[in-house]
Amino acid sequence: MSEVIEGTQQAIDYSQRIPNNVELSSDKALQRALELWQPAFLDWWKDTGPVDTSKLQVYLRTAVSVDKGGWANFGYVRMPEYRWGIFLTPRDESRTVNFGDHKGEPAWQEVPGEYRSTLRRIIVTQGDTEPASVEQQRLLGMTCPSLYDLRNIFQVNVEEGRHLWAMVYLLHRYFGRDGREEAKALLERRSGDSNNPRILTAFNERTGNWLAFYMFAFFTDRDGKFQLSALAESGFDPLARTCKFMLTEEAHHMFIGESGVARVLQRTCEVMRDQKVSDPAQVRALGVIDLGTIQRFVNFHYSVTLDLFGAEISSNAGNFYTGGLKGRFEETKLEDDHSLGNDQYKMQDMEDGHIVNKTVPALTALNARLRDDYTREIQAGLSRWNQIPEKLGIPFRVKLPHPGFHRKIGNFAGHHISPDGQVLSAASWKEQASNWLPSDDDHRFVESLMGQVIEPGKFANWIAPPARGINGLPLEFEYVRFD
Ligand code: BYC
Repeated sequence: MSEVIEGTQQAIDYSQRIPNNVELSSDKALQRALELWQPAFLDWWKDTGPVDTSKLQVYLRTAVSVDKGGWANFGYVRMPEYRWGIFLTPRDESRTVNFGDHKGEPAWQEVPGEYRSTLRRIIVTQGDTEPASVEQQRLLGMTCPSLYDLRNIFQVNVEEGRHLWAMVYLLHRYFGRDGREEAKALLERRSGDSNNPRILTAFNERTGNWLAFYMFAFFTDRDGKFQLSALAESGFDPLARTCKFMLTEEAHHMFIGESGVARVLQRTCEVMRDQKVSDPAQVRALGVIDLGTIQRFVNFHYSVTLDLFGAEISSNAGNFYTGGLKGRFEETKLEDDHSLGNDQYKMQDMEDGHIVNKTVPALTALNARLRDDYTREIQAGLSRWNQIPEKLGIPFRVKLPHPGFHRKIGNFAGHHISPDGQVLSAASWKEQASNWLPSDDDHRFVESLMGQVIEPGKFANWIAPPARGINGLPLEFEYVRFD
């Protein structure tokens, strides 16, 4: 991959030190600044990326074009040599700002002065999540359930690294010195560090085992999808174009999460059916993850991910929208005036210690709306999961907890709400918390199952094999080479 791939704007120039399709070589100052950031990125990867992996050869996909059909090239790569680069979808010259006060103006190719600090803040917040997730997952390779899964987590990790590049390009290209300082700081914060943590709470939680990883990829990467979709509507065209390409990569991460949890459920339900057991202790004794534990992980990951949408009522979100900076999910497909000045939105809130239904100005409820769009997709995923116990005759269904359950941000923060939506006293909630959230014992048990399985075609006992391999290859393929 040493030449320019054909096809004008779709092309990615791999002959450059930083692969790109933004004609980086025509802006020498920018190119130099990014070439200075590049070794700092590689140092960060060595320090906090997947441990002990620099010599492994991993069967990875690399973007060769931003064209919808065939952008991926598969081959063995040593991860520090992965070609991280800058890829934006092609510019549509006729694109306009599609919502808010500037609706109808040509989409901005430069940052409007009045929105400079707000846009920078949004881009930094998005950018900060990407390295954070790599840091959260850095030890998981040591306990992978198969080579197939090992390759998948590394694919996710290198692509999150590329998503960091995507935001860093915007910071360097459009925000001058402040942008360069923010890009540097993105490599300095660390997930879970008490002195210099990542910005959003969920990105400081531990991802200590593979069940947590699949849950994270299902629940939290899907927040990524919804936030990126909202930013892909931005009037600031370079942000919209980079988010559009990031979304194509995000889809595979969510697949890994959804199919990962499905395979855990499949294996547990098969063992329960074949061995005729349902008691959690007996299920655990057979070396698979009991269904109650799976439900508690769902409760945890869903609730911490809801916090990532910010407060349900948010003047920030209203201002982002009015300014044309961050739209709604599928903004241009929605049929209304795209200004929301007179619109209302129905949502739940807390009043005098009770959960009440309320109608509020739609402009202030945009975080709640995006969260509701997200929950609809999550619920559809749970319905797919629930076909597994149903088919195997196991009377269990995974359920989403009430949106107020275990919240630290927004209307419900500070209240004690059970998964079925009862408002409780602090004492009563605490007494029952271990039924609802993974306990230390649950973590210990799940972690006791984790052991590195690296024989091609073999899978750990607690997870079913996937339906098919990567890129049409068999499950026995050597997805990671250790030599
Ligand atoms: N933790 O009005 P509010 C992804 C702060 S995931 C800590 O409620 P707003 C990925 C907030 O910053 C997607 N602090 O919220 C997935 C604000 O502080 P300031 C990431 C929080 O601003 C897997 C204050 O509280 N992308 O890509 O309407 C793997 C009041 O804010 C939190 C984005 O998030 C929190 N959870 O919305 C890899 C998109 N929530 O400014 C990657 C960009 C809020 O008053 N970000 N705060 O000091 C945004 O659009 C908004 O910042 C948020 C918050 C939606 C996050």
